[in-house]
Amino acid sequence: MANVAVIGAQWGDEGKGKVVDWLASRADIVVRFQGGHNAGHTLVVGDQTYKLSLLPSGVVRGKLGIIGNGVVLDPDALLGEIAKVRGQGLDVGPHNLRVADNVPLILPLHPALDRAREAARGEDKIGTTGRGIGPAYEDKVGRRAIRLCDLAEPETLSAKLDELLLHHNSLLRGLGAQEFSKRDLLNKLLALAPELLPYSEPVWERLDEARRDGRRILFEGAQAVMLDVDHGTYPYVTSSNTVAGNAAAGAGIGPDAIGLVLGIAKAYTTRVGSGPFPSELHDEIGRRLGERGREFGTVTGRPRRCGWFDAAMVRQAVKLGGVQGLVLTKLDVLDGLPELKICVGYRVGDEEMLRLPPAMRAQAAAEPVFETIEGWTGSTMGARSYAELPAQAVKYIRRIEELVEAPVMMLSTSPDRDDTIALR
Ligand code: 2SA
Ligand code: MG
Repeated sequence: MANVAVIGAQWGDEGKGKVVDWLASRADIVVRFQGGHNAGHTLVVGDQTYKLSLLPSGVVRGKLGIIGNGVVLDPDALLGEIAKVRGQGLDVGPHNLRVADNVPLILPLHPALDRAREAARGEDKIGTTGRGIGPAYEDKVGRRAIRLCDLAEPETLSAKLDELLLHHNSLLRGLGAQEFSKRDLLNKLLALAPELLPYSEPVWERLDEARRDGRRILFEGAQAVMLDVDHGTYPYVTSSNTVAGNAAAGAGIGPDAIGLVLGIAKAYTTRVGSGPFPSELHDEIGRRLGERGREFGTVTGRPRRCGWFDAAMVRQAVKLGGVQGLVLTKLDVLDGLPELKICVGYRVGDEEMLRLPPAMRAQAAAEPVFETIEGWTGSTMGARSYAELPAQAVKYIRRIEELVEAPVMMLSTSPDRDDTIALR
């Protein structure tokens, strides 16, 4: 089997964690290449539920986990999560978790700035997870970031902190937020160094070696294409590239290492945070989807907005993200609905279009163009073969394939890893 990259094809929470877990049994290494502890991946293994944010999902299966340079790493979040899963009986340590030595760190000033900015935006807030993701990526691109390897050089660290605080304290002051002291930060980082450095290495070398040895690498995306900083519904996006193209850059390997790109999509649509959502439902059906699908943020507990499947958006995500096959999840949430709608395009003013327009006002004004399709009465929950699906559910899947211009390669029919149908 080729090396697979798994990415979200909507606005996140499509069930990537479960799919990665399913694929992890066929892989040797699982790599996170972007995002940070804003991600929330729920894995159900037997009677245990693991909620992972930063750890690559493969750790649950005893695979080697790698946190690539494309991630932004909060040291407290990492150590906290390791302690949490150890408490659940998992063995996680430097022997099976490696972190890129050049990964930029999230420091306490990043969530402080994230939250102060969101508060200042008021009604216009992005609806971030408040984890400091955006400010940490800004520092990386601004060439100010403190990276994991800096913890081994106290003098470098001290000089970099001066530069970082010059920038951040003036911003925090401007927003009326608490400033940070260099001494506190320096002491904190120096205290963390012996705990973190054992995980640090040039992971690109390990990946290169693994590749030459024919070991299989699974690239685990977080968030989703429509939250991509370039291609998503900007500015209502996260601050990293979530498309499969970034799996290579964010891990430190060539793009030819990725043999197959799977896009994960829910059989309907959800979004957490602000921003355009043309097929959103504000009615009883929307509430039912949220309840049946248990649509609450894994990290923040925020209720997710729910709506019909948006085929125009997923089609766009397929093209932009490099998706070769879809994995459709949570079909069972639609069980029993007499009638389903699929968004097949948008109307903006008098114009009909197949893709979301790029500008903010036009995006906000985009009205969905729906197609109606009959629902099914039987249950798809826990189905393990195509033959177990109601005929109308198969029709729904086929219509989605046509509209998004990609095959549905897998179907996930419950949170349980074994309730997965490989279609191709
Ligand atoms: P941020 O914090 O800067 O990345 O937020 C920017 C936007 O990206 C969205 N975002 C997410 N959307 C869905 N799921 C995410 N992870 C958690 C989960 C979210 C949670 O799996 O449930 O628990 O609330 C995630 N992470 C970032 C975010 O909502 C903003 O729209
Ligand atoms: Mg999630």
